[in-house]
Amino acid sequence: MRSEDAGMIYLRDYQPTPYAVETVHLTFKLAPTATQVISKLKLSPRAGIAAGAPLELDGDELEFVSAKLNGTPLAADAYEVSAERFCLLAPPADPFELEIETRLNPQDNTKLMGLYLSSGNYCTQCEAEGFRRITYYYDRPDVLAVYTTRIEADTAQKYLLGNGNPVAEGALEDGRHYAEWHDPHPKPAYLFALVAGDLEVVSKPFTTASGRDVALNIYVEKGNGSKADYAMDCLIRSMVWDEKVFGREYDLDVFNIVAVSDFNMGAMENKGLNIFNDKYVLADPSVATDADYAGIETVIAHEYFHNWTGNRITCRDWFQLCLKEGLTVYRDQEFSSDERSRGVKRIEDVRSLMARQFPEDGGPLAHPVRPEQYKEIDNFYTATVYQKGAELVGMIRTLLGLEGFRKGMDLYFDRHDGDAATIEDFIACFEEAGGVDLSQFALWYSQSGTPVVHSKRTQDGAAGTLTLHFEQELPATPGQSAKKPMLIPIRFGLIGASGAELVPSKVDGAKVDGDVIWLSETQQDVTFHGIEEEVVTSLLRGFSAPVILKSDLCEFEKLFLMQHDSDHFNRWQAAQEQGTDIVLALAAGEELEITEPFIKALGVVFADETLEEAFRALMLTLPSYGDLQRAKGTDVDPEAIYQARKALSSRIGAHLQEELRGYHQLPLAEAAFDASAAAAGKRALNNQALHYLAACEVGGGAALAKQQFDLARNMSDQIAALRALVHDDLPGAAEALASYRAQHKDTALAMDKWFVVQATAPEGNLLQVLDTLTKDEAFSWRNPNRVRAVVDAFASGNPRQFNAEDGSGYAYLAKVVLEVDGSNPQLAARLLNAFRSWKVLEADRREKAELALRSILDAKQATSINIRDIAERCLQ
Ligand code: B3K
Ligand code: ZN
Repeated sequence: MRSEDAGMIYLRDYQPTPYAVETVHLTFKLAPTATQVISKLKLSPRAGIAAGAPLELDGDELEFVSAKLNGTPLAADAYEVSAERFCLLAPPADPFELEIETRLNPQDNTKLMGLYLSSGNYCTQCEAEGFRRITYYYDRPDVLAVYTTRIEADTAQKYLLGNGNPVAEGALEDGRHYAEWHDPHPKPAYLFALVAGDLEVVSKPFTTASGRDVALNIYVEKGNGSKADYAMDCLIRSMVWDEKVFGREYDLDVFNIVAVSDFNMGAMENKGLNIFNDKYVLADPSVATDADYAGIETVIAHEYFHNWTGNRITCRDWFQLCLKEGLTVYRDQEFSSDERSRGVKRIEDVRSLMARQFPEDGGPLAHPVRPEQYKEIDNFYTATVYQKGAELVGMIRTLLGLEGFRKGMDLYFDRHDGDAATIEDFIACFEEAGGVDLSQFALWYSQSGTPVVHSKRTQDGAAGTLTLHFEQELPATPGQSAKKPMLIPIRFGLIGASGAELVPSKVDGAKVDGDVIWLSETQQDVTFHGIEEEVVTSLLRGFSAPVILKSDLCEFEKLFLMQHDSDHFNRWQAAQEQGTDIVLALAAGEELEITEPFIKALGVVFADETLEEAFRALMLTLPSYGDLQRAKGTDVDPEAIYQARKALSSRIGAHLQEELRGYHQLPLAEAAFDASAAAAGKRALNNQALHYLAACEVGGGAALAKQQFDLARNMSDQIAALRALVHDDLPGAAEALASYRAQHKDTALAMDKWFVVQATAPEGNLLQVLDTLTKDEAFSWRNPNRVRAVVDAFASGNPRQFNAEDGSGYAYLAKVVLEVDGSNPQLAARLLNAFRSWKVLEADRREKAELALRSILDAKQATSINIRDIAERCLQ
């Protein structure tokens, strides 16, 4: 094995294991501080391995008890064991059974990986490398085995759940009971799960297209049963959709979802037993916002869709993570597009990509969608793997067309069902199905960084031609200085002076398929014939590739597209670009008058009742701080950007005050809560109106916000009013905070929103606020949702305060990261990601951010590889 950097794992070093595992039989005797785990593995040497090659299994903080080979205790010299590894030195040449007993302490497992307790309920998290915290095993995705799980526990743990189908249950002595589960589908260890708890269940039957009856169950902590109905509805819709759109049916007799309150991420697709962060299950209008409802729909669908893209076909190694994650995000995005509004959903998805993935791709943490090396795989569950990974699948669909794409997916499912596959396997299916060569396209998986595409028009009226000169710029990223040109699908429209879409008679210079240009060279001229009128180009429609497009459109043309483009995404994008140009100009000292044409155009869109409310609300959303920082690129002064953005918001409120006030309704009229996308869109636009009225001094927004807060009948309206009061520092903010707290103090998920509103407040002495919040009795350093609601909200969602000139925000984050690292390194590393764009800051702040990052590496205490890896890469 080549190893250039200590602890680094390389894709090029991949080797299969010398032994295959056929079956895994696990027995858990659950007890909070001393759980006994007996693992029986049936193993056999793989063809071609050297006879007697050692069997090396992974462990992590394990307490070894004993081991047997074919039923006989192992002699002391037959194996080596530590907390991190078990090695059988000379295994038999024939298939053999290895039995290992370990002892676990779920109660003290604060990393929330492996087996742990959440509110007194046992649960597990094994992806990526948590199974090795339960027993010694080949803890890697390419070792697939059939699992049987026996769980023994106190009867206080009413439900005992495992993967697959239930096969037996019964009483034991001493008030204990047991259950046995068998999963017939071979799976990797990361999909193993177990739950034992005193829970409440909501159930519904489902029959698949081919007639299999499936019992659907959602288990929640006691008292929350009524909040699981929406999640159940989402699950059923997901199952129907996957049958209809991808021809994929469910394959077990039960599908169980368990919601727990202590969870490091959103949810986990364990085979037949999904475990969720309760934030993505529990919905009730008084606790969940419309964004929460949408999030629940997305995550329920996402985990369910993994049953085929992830579980039936898994990854050969963790470098291939995007094979399941990018593809499954693509699938959940498609689902929500079909269930909601496609145009709006596309804007929301791209907005999130730009907010989360673009900064990653443009900074020191940039990595390819399929990374080639890592030190800590947990740090690679990133926006690049997930969201850019989904964009790559979307580009394949754009290049092949819907039919070709579906053919490729069918081939992938047929050919690789039961496999641990690679990106090459995936791409080959589309090459075959579509009869295309995707070798240049495959660069998207290995070249990191966001390509910048420049386009310039030249029109020859006499010849009737329009030539677009394209240039691809591929910025250098860590470990990658020189890059090859990419295959970039550019969906386009040509809008004539009359406003009509022009159709060229012929196109030269690139392959053009319908309205998609296959851009493939560093510099490329594409000529459209039969174009007589002057043209406004609408390029990259629907965001057909994850690139930054720099066109030659002037302000007037962008304002035109903003109001008239038939492509919703490009209308929004034009507004974002205009908004960005204006905020950056204001930050550089321009006068407020430059904002007039833009505000006028916003007013036209706002008043256009032919457009969906959700779309209008997005059109009225200014570019985020992150977008502005990225557009500025270097030497960023966060304070100047904050002030300019605020000035623009206030100006919009003042100029459109009549229209906004005329539109804004107090939430008195609403009868029963309607969770539909259309109703959510209305609330979004209403709250956008409130936001602008509150942002200006003349709109009467302060009184409206107060009234809305008092009269709100759902969380979306309540939290929008509270945010306006607190963030705009309006009279009544403190009372509203107190009243919210009194109303929601016993509902953790609602209290998280109270934390977020305060931790993201741009004004005031925030470090003091953070100190108060973390001492609140609703707060706990041990619960990831609480920590994120305060610390991550501050570090990633409050650019002004986090980037305080004196560096106090950076120092605070570094201190907290070190503290959290002691109990939960995965969570600590996530928080530390807030430094991912530190290099674009102006010199003084840069120096302070660097000091904070160095303090992580120089810490006296023992630190995890998770946080060291992020700090090292940030500093490289
Ligand atoms: N596959 C899990 C993520 C696991 C993260 C491990 N650090 C959830 C998902 O993407 O569906
Ligand atoms: Zn996933």
